[in-house]
Amino acid sequence: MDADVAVRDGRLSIRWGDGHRSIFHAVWLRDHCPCPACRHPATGQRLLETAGIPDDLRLASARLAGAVVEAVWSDGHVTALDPAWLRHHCYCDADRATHRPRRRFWRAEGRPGLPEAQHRDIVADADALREWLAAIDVYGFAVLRGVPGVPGEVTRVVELFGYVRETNYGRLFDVRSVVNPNNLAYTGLGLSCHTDNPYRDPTPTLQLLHCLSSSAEGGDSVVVDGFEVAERLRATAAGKFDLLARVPVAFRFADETADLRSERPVVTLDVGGEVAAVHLNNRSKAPLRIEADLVEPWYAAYRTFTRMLEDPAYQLRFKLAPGDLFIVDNLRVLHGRSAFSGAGQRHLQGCYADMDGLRSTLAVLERSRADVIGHLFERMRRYGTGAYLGEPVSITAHMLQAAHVAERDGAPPALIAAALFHDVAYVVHQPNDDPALDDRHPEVGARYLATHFVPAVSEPVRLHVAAKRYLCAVEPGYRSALSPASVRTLAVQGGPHGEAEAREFEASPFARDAVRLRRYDDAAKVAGAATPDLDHYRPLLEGLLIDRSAP
Ligand code: NM2
Ligand code: OGA
Ligand code: ZN
Ligand code: ZN
Repeated sequence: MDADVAVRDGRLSIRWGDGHRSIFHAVWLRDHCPCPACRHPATGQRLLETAGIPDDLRLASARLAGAVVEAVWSDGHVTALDPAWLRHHCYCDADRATHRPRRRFWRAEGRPGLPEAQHRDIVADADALREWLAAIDVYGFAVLRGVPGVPGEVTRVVELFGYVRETNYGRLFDVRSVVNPNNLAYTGLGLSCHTDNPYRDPTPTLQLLHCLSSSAEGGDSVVVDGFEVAERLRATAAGKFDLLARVPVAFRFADETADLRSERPVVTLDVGGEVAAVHLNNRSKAPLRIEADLVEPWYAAYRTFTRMLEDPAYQLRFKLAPGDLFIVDNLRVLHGRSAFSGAGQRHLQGCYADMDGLRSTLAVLERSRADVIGHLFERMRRYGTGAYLGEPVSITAHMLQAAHVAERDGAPPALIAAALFHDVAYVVHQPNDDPALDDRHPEVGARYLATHFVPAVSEPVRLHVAAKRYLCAVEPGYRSALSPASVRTLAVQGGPHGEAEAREFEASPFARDAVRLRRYDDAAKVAGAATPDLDHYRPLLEGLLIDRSAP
């Protein structure tokens, strides 16, 4: 790595080869000295007591010495640091802003599918497990299908990535209608959207429910992204949002053998003011003990928020069949069910677990496969070379052409990346001759991309078929210029947009990018056209990854 290293105003100043400047404070740098006296070589843990750093310690000199940045201290200690490590940990405003968490908020609109995986895949294939766990991290929710209908299987799913949290309900609990219930969950009543166990501290951060039988009438499941709805409340009724974030609510669960109580606001904010948790379980609210003047305003806020949570615009609704399981981030995604009754049976098994174990397993799986881009390229080379949907080019040649057209058009990097990956569903989803992909490939591809890349890459991909339907509706002559294969798939994709669909499409923030992507897509079906190789795009793609690297 080429860099200019100097001491300025007592700090380490580095001008990198790309022009970026990093400044590291002396105390910060000394605290991160990796020498064997400061860090235990085998565990990598810090031996240096930060409190023991002398107040008057100064950086005497610094220079680039071979492959390391060498800093010499006023007490004679020497610190050698890897320049790549320093570059990665630069804490300037711009770099801090790009350390984005990867969660994506969602609502029912525009989400035709659920993030889901097959049980047999996640037990056999680390990539499949990683993708399923990443979806839970991103969306706070995922489905698993084909789970063996054996009692206790739900706890074995947890053991694939973490630890079961045993509670007063047991390590495993049966959710069905019983004669003497201690909880409304164990009746046939509907349950409004809630998070589980807010009366417990700490709250379990994951809940899983596995369906063993579902022949009863009703009992549909719903899930809602509480963070999306909370943000919507903040945007439309800031005062109400503040009340829900400030007023502690008492929650309680009591039966013969348990008496659990905890107090917390409905919305918990982190130090940056971002929503960090939602705790809401109407049936377990204990009497509010708050300032008299706040009672009515708080109830008004609570009712607005809970009505929003029941709005179908936000709710994903589905019916669990035997062998289906869903998992929710219990601090973020609320779940509920409709009432059930009648002759049939409804039996779910559930358990709790925690997000720390899930994120840790995910990070380890990602560490061993840090090269997402290499992995995708390999799949494009392996699976993308056959003929594709009756076009005269292979999928991979088609995507390379689209990226090349985008590049020549001066498209921004994210849009070039979107072009390069717009049909990626056909290389990540196997088998790729599944006819359902004609219609679903934008969603499948976008969901995959969203776990690794910024939204400016995944969202135009999500909309690129919608853009075709849009252009067919609004641009005279567009349809007649489409390839025969593209005209054929138009029908399964829903035909040209109607008036309302077109307006809705235009309102989406990535509509313009999606239209540009669509034109690159249409122009990328030339047999034998010369393009750069995949590796040409690697540097550009690296700049668009969501930063997930360990500290
Ligand atoms: N069960 C299903 O948090 C709750 O009280 C919801 C929990 C009884 C373990 C129900
Ligand atoms: C629960 C619950 C939902 C259902 O047990 O916590 O919310 O579908 N059950 O029965
Ligand atoms: Zn040291
Ligand atoms: Zn529940």
